[in-house]
Amino acid sequence: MNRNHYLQDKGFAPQDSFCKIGKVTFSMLPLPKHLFFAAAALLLAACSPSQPQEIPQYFYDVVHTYPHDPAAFTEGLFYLDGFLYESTGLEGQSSIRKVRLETGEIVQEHQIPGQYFGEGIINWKDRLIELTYKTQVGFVYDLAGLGLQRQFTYQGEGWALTQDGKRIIMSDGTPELRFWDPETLKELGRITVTDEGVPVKNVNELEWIRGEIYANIWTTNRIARIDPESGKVTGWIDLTGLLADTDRVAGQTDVLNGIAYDAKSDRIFVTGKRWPKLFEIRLIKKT
Ligand SMILES: [Ca+2]
Repeated sequence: MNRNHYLQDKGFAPQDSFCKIGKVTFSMLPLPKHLFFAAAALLLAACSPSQPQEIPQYFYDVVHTYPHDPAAFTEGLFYLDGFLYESTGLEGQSSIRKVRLETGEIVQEHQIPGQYFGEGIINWKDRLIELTYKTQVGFVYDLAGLGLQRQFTYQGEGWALTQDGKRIIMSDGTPELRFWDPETLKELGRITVTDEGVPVKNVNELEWIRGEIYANIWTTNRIARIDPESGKVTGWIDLTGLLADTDRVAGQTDVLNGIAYDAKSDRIFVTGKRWPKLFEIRLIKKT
């Protein structure tokens, strides 16, 4: 009879019962059996892998409702100095516009050649940069007049653009986001957007908001809040019900798309493809 057999015979648990919490090892000997099992239950709970923290969920309050061109198939959106800049898609219908927020009035517009499907836009200094969907051609315009300055090329599909003050951030419909040098428009690196380890597909219109990347996920009512370093989704915003059924036209009204941010006044705007309204929203964390 070795020591363990002796201890078990005397009502004690085996000597090699222990667990590790961090770098600390806890021995559970010697204990009478009834205490051993109570202690084991407690330690089992302590030794179990910690449950992953649930990703915070948000819903919304509508702060203001503004008119939006119900013919605008919104692909890109940002806010600058009192105006929205918007790009619209579809071949033959693509344009970039400068729009007065309060009225929806188009104050400047540039039509895109019919072979291109306009996608994401963003400002950089005195320029406005635009992607196209599958043609792998981008355009650089002067921000003040929306006049074309030059073209550039990139690989893959073009979905959306935003910028963090140092880099341009680009989505292509995959879970990857690309970072570009804003001057050369050359790639600096990528992150993969993941939700609890699972890559998130269809990452669409982007906005840089308070140090995070917001992205609406194509064909859903959800916006992901993304850590720009790791690509991890740090929050989900559910915009279900934002556009009322009574504001929808069958075969016309399309999905949520378009996030803009007024950093000076901390206002978030969202709209959708051929939505008649654009909303300023406030996020509310679900408890
Ligand atoms: Ca945007």
